[in-house]
Amino acid sequence: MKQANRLAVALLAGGAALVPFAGGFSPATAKSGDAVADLRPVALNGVPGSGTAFVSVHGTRLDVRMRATGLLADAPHAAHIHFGAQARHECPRATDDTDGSGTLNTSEGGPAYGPVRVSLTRTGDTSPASGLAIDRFDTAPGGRLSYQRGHIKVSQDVAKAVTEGYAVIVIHGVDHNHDGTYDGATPSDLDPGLPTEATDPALCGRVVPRG
Ligand SMILES: [Cu+2]
Repeated sequence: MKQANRLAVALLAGGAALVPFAGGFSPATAKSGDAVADLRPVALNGVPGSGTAFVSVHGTRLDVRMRATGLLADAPHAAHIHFGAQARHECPRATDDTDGSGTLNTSEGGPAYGPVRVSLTRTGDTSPASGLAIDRFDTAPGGRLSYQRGHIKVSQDVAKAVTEGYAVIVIHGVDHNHDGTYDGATPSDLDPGLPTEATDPALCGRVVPRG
């Protein structure tokens, strides 16, 4: 196949997935740069916290530093970099509460931030497969999360999403009923063996390139 044809096929196959990058499409390169996410309470979920995440991109390697406060203390908090080409590249709004429950679960936030692409685990695998590896995430002693990990290998499209401002960081785990633990009758949309409190999105921020 000729080069031009191959590109045409790739573009067709990518289709809508490439729309956010129209004009900046460069298949073989991932830029380097620094980005920051201002982590704020997810709409409707009422977590009295905030945080900041710094992401350095070196090709397809990420170094991440993240701090947050106001989380349920001494409970696991899954944290991820989310990105989907079809997503809105932002944190969810109250109008994303499609089941009308009055709170947002992780799936309801999907149209805003897309699927899990990087699991910000403390050790071991960082792929989406570790998205709910509860024993490897920070447990926020005293409600404070402190995370640092370097050399996280990611795919080209995730590296590009971070440097271009299309990725979103989400910290999960919301004690809706303020009883100090993850519980309640509503099962998690991600794992019916867990209560939804264990996985609901708590803090969220779009990863913005630093000028
Ligand atoms: Cu997540």
